[in-house]
Amino acid sequence: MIAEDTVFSVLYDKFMFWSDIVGIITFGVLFYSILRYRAKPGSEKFNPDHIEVGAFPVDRHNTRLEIAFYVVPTILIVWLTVLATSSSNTVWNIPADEDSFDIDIVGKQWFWEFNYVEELTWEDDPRATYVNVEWQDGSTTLTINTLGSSAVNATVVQDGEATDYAIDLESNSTSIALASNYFVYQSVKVTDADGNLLHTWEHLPVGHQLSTAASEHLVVPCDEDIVLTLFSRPHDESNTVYAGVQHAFWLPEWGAKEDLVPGLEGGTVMTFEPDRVGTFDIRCAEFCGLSHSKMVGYIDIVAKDGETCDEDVGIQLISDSEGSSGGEN
Ligand SMILES: [Cu+2]
Repeated sequence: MIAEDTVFSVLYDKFMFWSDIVGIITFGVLFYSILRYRAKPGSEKFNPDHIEVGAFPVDRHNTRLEIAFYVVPTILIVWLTVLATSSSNTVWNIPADEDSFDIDIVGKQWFWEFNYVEELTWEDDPRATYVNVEWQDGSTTLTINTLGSSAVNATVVQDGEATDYAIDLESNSTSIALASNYFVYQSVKVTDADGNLLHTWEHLPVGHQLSTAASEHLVVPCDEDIVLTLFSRPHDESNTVYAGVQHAFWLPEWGAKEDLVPGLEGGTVMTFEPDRVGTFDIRCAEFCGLSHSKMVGYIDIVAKDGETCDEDVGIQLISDSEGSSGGEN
């Protein structure tokens, strides 16, 4: 199920609404005319052995009606075109907003690489997991509050080094003397006695790379304009002859899609704004070779550390004033 408050769902509803109106009128007139103007038994044209194809009633020519045949559909098509065009702003209008979250995406045969040009620190919602991790940049103490949860262990990864720490079950607050460094990758994963993951805190530094080749998900924050700059590169970049192939980065959930063009130094850009946490699909929408169908991945929408995804950013479309239901206009 795609996000119901994206412009594309609204657009779908609007198109369905007008299609229904046109369909009801067109088929209504069609069936009415078939029944009303057919050659009935008893009329002089009624001859079951010889059915004659009808003709446009030239003798009953009606100029105003014929002009309406052209004008009404033209107005309808122009109106639908304006509606559809406005939605492309959502994908291709790069927000001037300084608060946008930028990330570079590289398509290769046949996987995606995600390069962080901005750092991201995020954490699962403590109201849902009953675990809260405090580890600000430069802080010398990592604090894990676990009141109400069944947490027993925390695995801390810092710059590739993983260390396990036991959760203090007496105080439900575990303090670990460990300096935080936001220049390197850091994560805290809290698990219960059975090893089930209860809570994740993660810091992705500038320059960090994730790849679907390693089964990693793209991770981006909610409630921000996500600006993706997309590049297509060959697997072997030392080969100057082969520039790679075209891919298309597609996020079905938000109806957003953009091509990756080999040789295009500045890349291509698309934007979207997720507003709820979850894991959603990434697809390649341009046939790019033998394993194109395997060029899939996942995107995790997360809340930034200390924030939530509660604020519903709703629809960003020309019809903002019409509310979020759509379809009645
Ligand atoms: Cu592909």
